[in-house]
Amino acid sequence: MVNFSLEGKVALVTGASYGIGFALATAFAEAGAKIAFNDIKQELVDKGLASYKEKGIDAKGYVCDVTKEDQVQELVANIERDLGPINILVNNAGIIKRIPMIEMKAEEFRQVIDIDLNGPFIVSKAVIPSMIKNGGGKIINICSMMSELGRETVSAYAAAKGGLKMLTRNIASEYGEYNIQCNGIGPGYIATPQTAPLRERQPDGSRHPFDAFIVAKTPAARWGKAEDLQGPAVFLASSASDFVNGHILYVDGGILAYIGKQPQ
Ligand code: NAP
Ligand code: GCO
Repeated sequence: MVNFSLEGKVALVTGASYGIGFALATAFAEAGAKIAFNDIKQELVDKGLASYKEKGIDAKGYVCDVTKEDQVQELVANIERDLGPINILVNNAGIIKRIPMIEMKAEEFRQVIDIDLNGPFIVSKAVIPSMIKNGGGKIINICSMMSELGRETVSAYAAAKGGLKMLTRNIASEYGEYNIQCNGIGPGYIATPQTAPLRERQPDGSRHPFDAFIVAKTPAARWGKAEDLQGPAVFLASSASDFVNGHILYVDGGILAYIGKQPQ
């Protein structure tokens, strides 16, 4: 029988106090996994813990910046102590800066690369040895439409998410023989705090032009919800996907398949 159960597994989802990470961790818990998450501030960890509790989930939350190797090593050691070795890692923590490239400071570019690309490298590096020791594991990197497409103002983010796609393929290539599957999820445009500025109402009450643009670009004719990513994530975290490796699963309502609306 196909097995989507995560019973007995320990999952770390980074940056999962709210947004996409929270939705994925919730789905993992419903499939039977024990949940650990981190965020950079204690108040966000506390907010996350309250949200998990509200859903009846006994998650463990930790303060940890994914760009700091010493903090990440400590995080992984604490999770092993509290819950056991990590079987499933989701590299979800991420930021975006929307600044035209020629106005962007090198420091701002570096910060996006640091969190969105170096972060997944650092956290993956910290969990892979115990995955090897324990006979395997699952790593899911949260990629983006910008792993494939560019647009104005998101040069650093696109560079990071394009890089994350290739880090995904490289982890699959390098550690596949140890029964480690590393895949990506490429969400389309999902309604979360990260994309709120693109959906804000205009002063005259009309829709943000970007909001209408995305709905027109998406065959599903709507923004995604974080919940739309839950099924694909459970699949990639479960033994149902044991021969799927180095793949990016785009969950985008069809954006990447579509050339766009023909002119009226
Ligand atoms: P979000 O609402 O902004 O949540 C991102 C989370 O990551 C926040 O909890 C944030 O904490 C945390 N974080 C940021 N920097 C961190 C660091 N250095 N260490 C640890 N945690 C950190 O974003 P989201 O929309 O849920 O996105 C989650 C992931 O999906 C990101 O990688 C994003 O790029 C990707 N994604 C989003 C969309 C979308 O349309 N929303 C589409 C494709 C991909 P703070 O609140 O403290 O910053
Ligand atoms: C943007 C958006 C996107 C999405 C997402 C798309 O400004 O274009 O924030 O980058 O967040 O990553 O998949």
